[in-house]
Amino acid sequence: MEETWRWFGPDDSVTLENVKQAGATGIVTALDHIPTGEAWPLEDILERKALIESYDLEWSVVESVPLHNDIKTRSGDFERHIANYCTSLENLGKAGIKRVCYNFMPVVDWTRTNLDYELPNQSNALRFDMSDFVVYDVHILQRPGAEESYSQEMLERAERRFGEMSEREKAGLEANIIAGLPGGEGSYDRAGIAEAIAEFSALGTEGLRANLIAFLKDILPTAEKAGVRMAIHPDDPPFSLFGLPRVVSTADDARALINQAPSPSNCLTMCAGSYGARADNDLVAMIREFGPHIEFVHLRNIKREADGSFFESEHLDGDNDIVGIINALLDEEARRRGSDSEFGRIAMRPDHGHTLGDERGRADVRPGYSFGGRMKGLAELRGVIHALTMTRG
Ligand code: DNO
Repeated sequence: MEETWRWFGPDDSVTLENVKQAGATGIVTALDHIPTGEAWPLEDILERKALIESYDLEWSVVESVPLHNDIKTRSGDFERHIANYCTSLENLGKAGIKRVCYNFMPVVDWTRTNLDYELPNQSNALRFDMSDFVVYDVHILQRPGAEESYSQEMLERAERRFGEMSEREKAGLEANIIAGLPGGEGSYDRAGIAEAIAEFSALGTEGLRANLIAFLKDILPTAEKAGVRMAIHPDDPPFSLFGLPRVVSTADDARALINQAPSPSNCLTMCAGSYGARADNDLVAMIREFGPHIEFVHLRNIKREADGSFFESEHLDGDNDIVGIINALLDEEARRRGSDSEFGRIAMRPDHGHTLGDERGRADVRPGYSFGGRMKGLAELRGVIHALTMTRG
């Protein structure tokens, strides 16, 4: 497996030198200075690639080439945005960058309610708390009809919780949910998010899925020609937020998207933390079923609670069977060794990590993306990969 590391570009406080020290060989990054919906110029891609290569690292995966909301709703200026998207893929192909991660989440990219959830050992983790989310949706945002999305019991809990929260806590919760997390797309204010939700709410699940398939059919011929594989990231969390549809949350969703737009470039990102936040997703079975389409893996663990809440646990201690997941990925790599595919090795990155030691409370440390926490995760995962590889002979 290829060990990669998410790097947020030249402004990242975790430097390319640090990545070398952590021992990863591949970089996962994006051109965040290009506004969503515009084409990525070849020059900018080559400049970023040269910088990465000057550290003897490889730009392995683009995460992400984001999709403009107009593409997701298939309205407004979507045709121009799709044409720009194709130009970006052509330019990435020319630069020799072959894997692109993207997502099709409506309105909000990955979402957490708490960015410094304290663990018993005093490190900080990311958490999604269902009752806090309901507090935001029902009492702060006051989305019309929000109550219909939740059970009576959950509404009562949220009401109690809202009554106990200080103004500062409410503002913090709102910022965590709508201001955008590292690498996420879009940052909203309250009026902006209400408007975006209204835009998506008429679509329904099959409408959103149809827009995803239509987008794939528009771009896959270009991706194939450019030699680029499109690895869709699942919904995080993998269930409806703000009453909106989600179409990349389950094995059925992944199967539909692969079957409805057949192409070697139509691929998946196996994000263990996202798919794994649902107890009904069997990740090992999914890797066995979708193996040939998996080009990128986020290895992360979570502990789930009955109401849908979860927090990001130690990489090897949680509800995900990380050893089983890695084993299934190694089986897929072994299968690929029999073919002459240039995609023989699957790119993995340690996804998120706890904030440890003197990185705690530092403003330049991105939630989930501390150096120490990810390095610890990578070291543990590397140990598993190594041990399983050795026992296979
Ligand atoms: C969170 C990430 C997401 C993801 C994008 C993919 O840590 O996994 O930001 O990169 O949603 O498009």
